[in-house]
Amino acid sequence: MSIQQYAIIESTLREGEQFVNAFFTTEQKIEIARLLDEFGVEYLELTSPCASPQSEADIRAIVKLNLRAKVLTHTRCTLEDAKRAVDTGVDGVDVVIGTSSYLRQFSHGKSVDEIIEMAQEVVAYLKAQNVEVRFSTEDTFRSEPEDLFRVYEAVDKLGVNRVGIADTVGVATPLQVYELVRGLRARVSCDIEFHGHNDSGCAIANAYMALEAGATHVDTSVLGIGERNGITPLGGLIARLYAVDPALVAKYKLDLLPQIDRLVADLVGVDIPFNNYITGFAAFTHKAGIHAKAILNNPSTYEILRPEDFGLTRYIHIAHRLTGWNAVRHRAEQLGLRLDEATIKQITAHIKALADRRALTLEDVDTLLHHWAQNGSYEPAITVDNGRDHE
Ligand code: HCA
Ligand code: CU
Repeated sequence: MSIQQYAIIESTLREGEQFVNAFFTTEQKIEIARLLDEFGVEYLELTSPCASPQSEADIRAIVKLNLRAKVLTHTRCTLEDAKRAVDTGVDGVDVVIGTSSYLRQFSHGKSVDEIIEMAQEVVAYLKAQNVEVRFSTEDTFRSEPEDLFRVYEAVDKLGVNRVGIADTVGVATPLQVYELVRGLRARVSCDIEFHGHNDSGCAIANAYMALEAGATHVDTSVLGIGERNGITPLGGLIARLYAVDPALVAKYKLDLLPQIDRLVADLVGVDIPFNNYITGFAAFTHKAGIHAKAILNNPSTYEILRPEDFGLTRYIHIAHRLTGWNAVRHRAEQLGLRLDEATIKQITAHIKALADRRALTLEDVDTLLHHWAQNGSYEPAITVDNGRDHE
C-alpha cells in the first residue's frame, strides 16, 4: 500500500508537556503554536483543560489565535471532561481510555462492556456539539485484539472521525503496527491515528508503517519530547517521509524545521542532539576523503535529504587525517586561491601529517592554503608542540 493522504497531529503542547523538563508559559505555548502552524501541521493537540486552570486558559488563548491548524484537546473518557473540553472552543476532542489488562486492573478498573458504554455517552455528546471526535485506546499493543476491535467497531458505528492506536509504552515493532492497522482498516470506516512512544527506538519506523498500512493521522512532538524518552519526533517523521518521496512532505514549510527544533530545545533546556534528524549539527557534515570527493561531484551520492530544502547547508570537513585532495582543492577554490593540482596534493599530504599529531581547525587549513598561494611553498605558520612539523 502506498501512502496517500495523511495529517500530522502535533502534540508538543500535550504529550510534549509531559516531558520532564517542559514547563511552558502561555506566551511560550503561543510561540510554539504559531511556528508549528506556519510550518503547516494540520492539528495542534493541547493538554486537557482538566489538568489545571492555566491549561484551560492556554487552550482558550490558542483557540483565539484563529490558526489554520485545527486545535484539539485531549481528555479522559468521561462526560464531565468532554463538556469542559468543548467549552474551551476547540475544533476537536481526542478521547482516550485504557484497554490493556494492566490499565483495566490497575488504573480505571472497567470492563470492555463498561468502556463501550462510557464511549457511547461521551461520543454522542461530542458529536452533538459538532466537534471532531477521536477515540483511542491507551496501551493498545498490550490489549487483547478482540477487546480492541469490539471497542473500535462500536465507536466507528457511533460516528467518530478517527480511532487512535497508542503504543503507550514503546513496545510495538513496525510489523506489529502494520498488521494491527491493516486489521483495523478492514473493520472500521473512519480515519486511523497512530501515537507511538520511542522506548525501544521504533517510534519513527512504527509511525511510518502505520501510514503504509492505511493510517491517516500521526502524532508527533518537536524533538520527540514526551513521557520518558518521548514519541515520534516531527523532524524524524519528515525525514522518513521525504526519503521515500519529497512530494509527501511538500505541503510543509520545511525550512522552518531548524527554527522549530531550536525553539523547543531552548525552552526545555536541552541541546539538539548531535545526530538529530535534519537539524543535528552532524546531519549534513561529510568527512572521509572519498565521500567528500563524491559529494562535491554529486551530493546525492551520500545524501538522501537535500540540506537546502531545510534551509541548511552541507559542510565538508577537511581539517583531519581522512581528508582528500579533492576536498582541499574545493576549499582553495572557495577561498579564491589558485593552486595547481600537484601543490594541492602536497598541501593535502601536509594536512594529513599535521592532523596525525594534533587536532586541526578549518582556520589552520585556510592559513596553510593562503601561505602556499602567496609564497609558493609551505611556511611554518602552524607549529606543533614537539616542533617536528617540518617535512
Ligand atoms: C497519555 C497516554 C497517551 C495517550 C495517547 C493517545 C499514550 O499520556 O495520556 O491519546 O492516543 O501514549 O497512550 O499519550
Ligand atoms: Cu503518549
